[in-house]
Amino acid sequence: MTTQVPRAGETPQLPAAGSSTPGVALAGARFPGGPTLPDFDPMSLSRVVAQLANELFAAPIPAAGAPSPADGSALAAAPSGPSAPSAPLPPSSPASPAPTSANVPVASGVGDVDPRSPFDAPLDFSAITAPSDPFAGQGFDPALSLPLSLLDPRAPSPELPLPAPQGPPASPAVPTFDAFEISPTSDPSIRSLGNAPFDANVLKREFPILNEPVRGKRLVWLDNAATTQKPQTVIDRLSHFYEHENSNIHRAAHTLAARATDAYESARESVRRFLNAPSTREIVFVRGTTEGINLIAQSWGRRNVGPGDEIVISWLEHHANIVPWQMLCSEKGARLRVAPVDDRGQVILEEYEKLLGPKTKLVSFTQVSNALGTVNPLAEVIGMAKAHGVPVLVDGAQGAPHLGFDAPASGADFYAFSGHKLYGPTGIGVLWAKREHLEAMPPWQGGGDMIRSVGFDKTTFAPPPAKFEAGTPAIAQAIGLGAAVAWLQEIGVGAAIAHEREIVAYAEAALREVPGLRFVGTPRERSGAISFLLGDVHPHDVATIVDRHGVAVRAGHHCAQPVMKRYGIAATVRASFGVYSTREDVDALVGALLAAQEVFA
Ligand code: C6P
Repeated sequence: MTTQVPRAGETPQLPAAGSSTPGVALAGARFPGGPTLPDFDPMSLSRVVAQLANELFAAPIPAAGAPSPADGSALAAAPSGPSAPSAPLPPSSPASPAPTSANVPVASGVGDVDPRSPFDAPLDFSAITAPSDPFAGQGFDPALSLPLSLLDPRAPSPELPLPAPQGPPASPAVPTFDAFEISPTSDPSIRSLGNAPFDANVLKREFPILNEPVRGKRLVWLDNAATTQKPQTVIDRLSHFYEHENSNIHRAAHTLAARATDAYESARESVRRFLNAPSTREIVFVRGTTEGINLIAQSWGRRNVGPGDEIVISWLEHHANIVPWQMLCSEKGARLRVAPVDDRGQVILEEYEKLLGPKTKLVSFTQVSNALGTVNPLAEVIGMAKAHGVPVLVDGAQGAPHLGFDAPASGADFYAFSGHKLYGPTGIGVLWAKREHLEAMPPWQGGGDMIRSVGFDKTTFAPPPAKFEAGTPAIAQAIGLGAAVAWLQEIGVGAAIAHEREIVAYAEAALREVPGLRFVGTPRERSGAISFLLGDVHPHDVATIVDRHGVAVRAGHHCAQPVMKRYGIAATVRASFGVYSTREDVDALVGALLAAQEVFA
């Protein structure tokens, strides 16, 4: 019997990629430290398990009362089902060597057993591949998705009628606002799905929850900065995972482990593409933006920040980009410096530049303010930091969904965003970091899957990104996020940006006409969110009344208490937008605000 138990760090002997089910081959490639039986190599074991599965799947189901074939002919005669294409290995994965006579003995046909070993039979895996897997390699075909009328843009809504693309506003009592200006865009990345023009009313129908009646009205979701709703394709992707792929990843040789691992790593590749990052090794899955920033503070920060050093942030930051640095500074005796903002809610760049100096160890800025909607001038912010040789972290929680991010072109070192704000599931986010940082950084959590070898005297760590993904990750959520970013790219990030810019400009013009409404923050460049006060009515009361009209907005400090303090207030009402936001949604908000005013008059 051949014994080919790979030692830690060794590449197992594999059949050539594509010569068998992607599952089994890739699973073996990914678990050099995985469980083995003493005398069998893991690939032989996985082959025999797959062989058994083949036999089970390929055997025709006998008709009631029919004699069962006792001669094994069912296996040889079974038609092969369609093979799902193999999800590509991430570029960094070890290449699979072609089979050689040393590791794959040749037998005469399907079902033949080599007398030397019961584990060496050549296999036909086609019958155990999920039939017509609509998600293989993330290439989701909408034609294969659920036959819900919701997904058919031409189908009428079964419950609440959605506005026709060019139809009248939802509330005829509320004026519409055509007298607004938006700056034309020449973004070359603008493209539309299947050459159809971008139409948020059509897009809305891909989001089942947007058909949800709330207080007898069609839901108007204007709390996208808190979280976005999920398109059917993401919901389907999660269901598909739990129905066909659910397994832990990177750990086992069985088929589902391989499917789940392939799907998880494909999601990493989708995110890499979304950020234009050079390698999937630079993409670390985390729980969200908060965890991504904490990871940098605890790993990079603890190693690189010392007594007397300085970290520079701005007054616009979310608590997630303040508190981790405060914790680090108090532990290390370092100092947090804060760049001020002007009355419009924009960072004062000259003041920011003055904060940079030899003590500065890191600059950490948000791409877009969640509280005010300010778009930070990142090119200038990063350029100034780089002139001082200072690395930059960008909080992309609000930027990624509305503006996208080209990681290498930005000049930044670290970027964090949350999946749930980008039409993906909760509990998953991304930390992108330049490879040289990730390689130099120590792990911040220890456990399974992040190690190369463990002994009581010494543990060595896996290379990034595994080094930073200790324990069982949020597998389904990561796969759902992969589907979300692929979906957004299919729509066209540029088209989404242009649409949201138009809606935000329309909303600004519309809200300006509401008597007694005062904007909090009037930045030159705004994305995603508008904060305001309505007379002296408490923002929570405004949000409560507006909710009675089916309109969801957030009221509060938006986890950005310092910037609220900057304006001498405790809270605002915030309307925030997404790809499916329409002028009718804005009109519904305006109508609800007018109604709120009557209540409090
Ligand atoms: N802002 C909002 O309603 P998490 O919670 O990790 O997904 O994201 C944190 C975070 C970090 N930075 C910015 C700029 C953010 O907007 C957020 C989340 C939500 O505005 C919840 S407070």
